Amino acid sequence: MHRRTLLALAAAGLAATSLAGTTVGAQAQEIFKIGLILPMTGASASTGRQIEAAAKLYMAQNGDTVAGKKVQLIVKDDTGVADVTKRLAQELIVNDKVGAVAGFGLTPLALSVAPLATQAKVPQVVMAAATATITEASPFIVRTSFTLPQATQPMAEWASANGMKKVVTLVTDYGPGIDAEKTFTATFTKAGGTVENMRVPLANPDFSPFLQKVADAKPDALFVFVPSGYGAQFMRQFTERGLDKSGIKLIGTGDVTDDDLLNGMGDAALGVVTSHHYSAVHDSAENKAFVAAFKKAAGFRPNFMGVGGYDGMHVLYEGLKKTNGVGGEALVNAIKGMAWTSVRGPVSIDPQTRDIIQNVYIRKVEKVDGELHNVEFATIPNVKDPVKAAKAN
Ligand code: VNL
Repeated sequence: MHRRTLLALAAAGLAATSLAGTTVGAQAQEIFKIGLILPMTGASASTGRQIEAAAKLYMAQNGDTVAGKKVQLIVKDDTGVADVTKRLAQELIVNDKVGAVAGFGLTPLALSVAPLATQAKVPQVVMAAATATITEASPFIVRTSFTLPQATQPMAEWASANGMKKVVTLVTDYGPGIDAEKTFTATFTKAGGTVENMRVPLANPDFSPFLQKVADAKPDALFVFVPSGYGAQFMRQFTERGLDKSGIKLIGTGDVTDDDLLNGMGDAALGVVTSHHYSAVHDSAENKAFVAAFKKAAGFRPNFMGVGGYDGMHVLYEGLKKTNGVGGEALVNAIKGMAWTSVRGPVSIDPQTRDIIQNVYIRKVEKVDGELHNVEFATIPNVKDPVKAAKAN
């Protein structure tokens, strides 16, 4: 064959290849895939169920097209095991070419994906996990849940202001529990109180031996942190040991009186005082509409995990509107500083830390229309994660 023909053929081949490449690229660009990795089975299954329902509700309400792109949600069950979370994230990033990974029910699961998000420059929206340091693990992490120090500090201040002098803390022995313990202890002792610390394992926890020690120590209050999904077992053992009638007040972050489980805990939960960023009976028009729509779509009550999922979808949608559909670092930058009225109240994404700034409410378990609820009675406005706020100063 003539050399020139060969060159022409080669050029045509190249053109065809690049044309095909462009076509494929254009098609891929029209879809923005979100890999939603959640514990759908195992001890934290309620967190997965909540976030999946909320993400789907957000899409049903806001449409599945944003900035000209079709949004596609790919839900994966990591069973609450970090190695699985990491493998799923890898597959979603490399094979499915997702524009964002989201979900992350527990701290170790969120941390396992952080290096991948950094390497692939893919935004990682943490909708649940709440150890303070998580957002420092990758500049591509944005968080729409909360941090334990953020929720705990107001509780320690409230306990001290309400005459408590001696408190025992009982926390699940991993990131968020240790954050809660440290924050409670530092704040409460600074205000003049004394604290004794106890930790219970995350896997198959048995609270009874610790509760016996609490009964013997006779503190004014027991401060508890257990992750969402563990509160019912804790309350059962608390009641079995007779602590509900011991005069020792039960306080904690709102994880223990999680709205998903609370109504099944029985009257022993009445009067428990907790601090948190969301209650299903938060009194706002936005929340009433949200709760009604969520119950109708999912068949159960939303909890704070569901709201983390709902707001996580919000930052992705609004971010994509701002970038005109561009993902990666531009999308993270578009989310920084974003402010809106969430169903939990006014919130914003701290542009420095990529954590959520939000109100923390002090609440008490009461009966509302025959159901147990966390009724908010005090508001601490615009709380930043205190650990990172202290570092910045
Ligand atoms: C975490 C923190 C998980 C708070 C939770 O429930 C929770 C975590 C599953 O960071 O692992 O309520």
